[in-house]
Amino acid sequence: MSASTSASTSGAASASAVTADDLVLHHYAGSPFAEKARLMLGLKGLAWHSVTVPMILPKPDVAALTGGYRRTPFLQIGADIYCDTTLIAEVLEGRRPTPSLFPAAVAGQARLLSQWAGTDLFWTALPYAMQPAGAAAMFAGAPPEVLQAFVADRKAMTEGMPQPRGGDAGAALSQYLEWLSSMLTGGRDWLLGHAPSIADLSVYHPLWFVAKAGPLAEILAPHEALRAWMARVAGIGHGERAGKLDGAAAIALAQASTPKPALVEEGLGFARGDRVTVAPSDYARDAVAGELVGLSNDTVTLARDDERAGRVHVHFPRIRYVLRKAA
Ligand SMILES: N[C@@H](CCC(=O)N[C@@H](CS)C(=O)NCC(=O)O)C(=O)O
Repeated sequence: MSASTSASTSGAASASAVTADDLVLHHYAGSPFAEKARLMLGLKGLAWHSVTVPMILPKPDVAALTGGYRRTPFLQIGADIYCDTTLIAEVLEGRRPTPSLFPAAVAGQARLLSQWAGTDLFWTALPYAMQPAGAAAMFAGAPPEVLQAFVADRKAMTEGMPQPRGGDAGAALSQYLEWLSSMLTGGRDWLLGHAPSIADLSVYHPLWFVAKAGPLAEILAPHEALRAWMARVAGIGHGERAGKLDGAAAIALAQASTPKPALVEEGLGFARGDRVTVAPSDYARDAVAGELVGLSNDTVTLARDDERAGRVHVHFPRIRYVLRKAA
């Protein structure tokens, strides 16, 4: 790794140098999963550089780094690209183990609750909040074409994916809010006890989105303990924003860096060097193609040679991702 390599942030909003070992979060302000990642950085008190990515396709600078994975956020460390907040959590935990996102006594529950929050809870909160009154509040002040383009993009992205609508989403969300509130009784400050964990950050971000949904945010009103907990989670903050980069500077950073070595474990049906694709199994199922350089039951890593970014390693979790040999 060329750890001393630095790429200038020329053209970016604030001038600072970024090195191949720095954390670079690619995100946008209104993204709930990005809010989860920002809070992870906050809990750990880490410094990071920020790249704002587009909310909708096309995303050419994102594709140069990820190979076509379009979801938000992703984390860049030099020429290593980590997709999905599940994996980003593990990377940040490795970088700074305390305070832990997975406190030992509740690690299993925290991971499972986090997974539920990122799937069922999120895909209930989102359609609930994006009903017309909520969408109007969130896109207030923007030209109508912006909302139309957003809705069309998300419709294409989630094609074929079952989602509750209207009253069904409201009913399910009401139930979930009650269940979550019941976890905060008896003087508990955090969902799983007396310390925050990944579960708090994962459950928080769909509700953070609901809280922005104008009149629809009223669904949170009866849940006083939950609202107090939301304020506690928000108080964790976002860590230290060390600077801003534009997409070109992030690509230049990857180009000037060397990806970290990875390992393909034996007995998993694949060999190092196999041509493979990886795609999310649920939505935004764009496949990333590359050469297999890392594989375990936790993660899969593809090497790609990109015209602009050079050789990059793109890492994904194994859960909810489909790994296939390329045709
Ligand atoms: N499982 C992914 C989900 C990420 C996700 O769905 N993010 C939303 C934004 S909150 C997204 O990618 N929307 C489409 C986009 O940004 O292009 C994770 O944990 O990172």
